[in-house]
Amino acid sequence: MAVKSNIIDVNDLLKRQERHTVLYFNYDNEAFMNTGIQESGSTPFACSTTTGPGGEEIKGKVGVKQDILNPMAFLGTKSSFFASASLAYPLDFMGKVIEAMKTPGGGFIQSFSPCPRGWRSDAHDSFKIAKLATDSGYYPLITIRVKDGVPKWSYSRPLKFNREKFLEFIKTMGKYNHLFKPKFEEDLINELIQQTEARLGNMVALVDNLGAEAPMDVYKMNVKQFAPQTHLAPGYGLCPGCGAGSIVHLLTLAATQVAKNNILYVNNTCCLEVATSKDDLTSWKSSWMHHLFESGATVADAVATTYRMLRYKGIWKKEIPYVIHLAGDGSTYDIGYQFLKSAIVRSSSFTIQNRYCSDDYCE
Ligand SMILES: Cc1ncc(C[n+]2csc(CCOP(=O)(O)OP(=O)(O)O)c2C)c(N)n1
Ligand SMILES: [Mg+2]
Repeated sequence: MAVKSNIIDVNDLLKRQERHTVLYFNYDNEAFMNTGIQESGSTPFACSTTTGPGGEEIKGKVGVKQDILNPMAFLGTKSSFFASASLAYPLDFMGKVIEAMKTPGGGFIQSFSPCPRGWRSDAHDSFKIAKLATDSGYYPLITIRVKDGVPKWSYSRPLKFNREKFLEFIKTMGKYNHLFKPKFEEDLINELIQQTEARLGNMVALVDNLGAEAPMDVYKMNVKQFAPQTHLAPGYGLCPGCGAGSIVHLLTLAATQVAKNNILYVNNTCCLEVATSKDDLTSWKSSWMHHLFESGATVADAVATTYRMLRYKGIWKKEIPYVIHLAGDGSTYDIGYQFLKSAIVRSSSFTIQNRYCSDDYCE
């Protein structure tokens, strides 16, 4: 049966009057990198980190790479946009950011983010690694649009596991060297493949059973018509080849189209936060604040809600700002998870159900 494509014209999205409350954004480099490459809930099985180094005795992580994106769809929210994205598919990435910011409620987007330093890969291979991650079936690109508690799954690249591409993918990164040398660790590689196929299989089942009528998303846009991004200056201290660098440029370019300069970023502690705020210098041209693992998502939600309340009371007379929360996988999966989960639920229900936060008062 031919799959139906859902062609989404980005110009139509930009014309929408509706707006989000907060977009929670996670760049996922699969470990706590800023503090020395420690294992996180996103670190995959058998992957080497400094807390589970791959060698003779220890063979990397004992455990699983968690899937936190799909479960969010079952939180029962009134209106939400959830998606995974990749810098290897930039139009899809930017389309998702723009749609999230034009969907009422809270959005959560997670992007695969190569880390040459922590993964022991070549800096110039980051794009290739990101593309292999998606094309092998390891990092599927999916979207879940929730309306009145009902989630609908879709995807933007085929959901198929490709063993050859997967082996090429893991061979490009030193963090898996111990699976190939001194001997080929067949059992461990098979376990890693089994876990990857199981995660992917769950998503295929969700699309098959709870999928949108046209489950293949294609964003249509003319990037040449985009205004230049005005949120982040080019100078910062990220490592060469860092995925977060490409990601933050795609994110801010897409966000500029929606918000112009009426935006506020809240950044949890992580490489991106440290690298864009050295001493008393900042790379951010827009409003930006650093917050803790535990408090970033809560603060982002609180700021967005406060502006809406002040607008309703007539105290804030201008347009309310768009809010984006930025976080690494450590503060998303582990230390900040409880707070992120609650903030998403509030942004996607309280703000929609509370008439004092209504979009009617926003313009
Ligand atoms: C509660 C708490 N524990 C530990 C730290 C120390 N810390 C700062 S950044 C960081 C690593 C963050 O990892 P991640 O969120 O994945 O971002 P990345 O550094 O990988 O970009 C840690 C552990 C902290 N800031 N707060
Ligand atoms: Mg990380």
